[in-house]
Amino acid sequence: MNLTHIEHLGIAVKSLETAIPYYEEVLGLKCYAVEEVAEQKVKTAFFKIGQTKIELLESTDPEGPVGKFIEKKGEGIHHIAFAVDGLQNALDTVAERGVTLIDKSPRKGAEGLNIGFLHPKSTFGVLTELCEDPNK
Ligand code: CMX
Repeated sequence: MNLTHIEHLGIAVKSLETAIPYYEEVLGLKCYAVEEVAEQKVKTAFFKIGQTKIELLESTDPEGPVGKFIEKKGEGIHHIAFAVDGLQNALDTVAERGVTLIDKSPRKGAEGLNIGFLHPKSTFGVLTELCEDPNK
């Protein structure tokens, strides 16, 4: 399996509107995109730092994955996403090694990436996303 870098860190926030100024005005990063991912019941805001992005996640539905996460754990780091060459192959490989997949095959995520999630109960408590840029 070929992980190339940390593609992004997903951070759950109650409100993009109140969190974005911290990243822009305090940390000096620039929000370059805001995108709703209806299927995931989230609104996202993206920042870039080196090769890695920060993805802020605001829930659009209390029953969605981020809504439930905030209700249970509060705001904070929600997931880590690794860029990989060959996503389907990577999902098959981790499954063969005993990791529980949330997605058995790739689906579309924010920014047009193909993504697949691994269940945090089999990745030592860290919700893990593998993603691949189909245009690369
Ligand atoms: N990180 C670590 N643990 C998490 C977690 C997270 N982000 N979300 C849930 N869990 C834990 C719960 O605390 C719970 O642990 P306990 O059993 O010890 O209490 C366990 O996982 C199961 O949680 P649950 O509440 O029973 O199950 P959920 O219905 O909340 O589902 C999960 C959890 C991970 C399967 C679901 O959130 C999921 O499918 N996530 C993938 C999709 C996603 O997160 N989308 C949002 C981001 C989209 C984007 O980046 O664009």
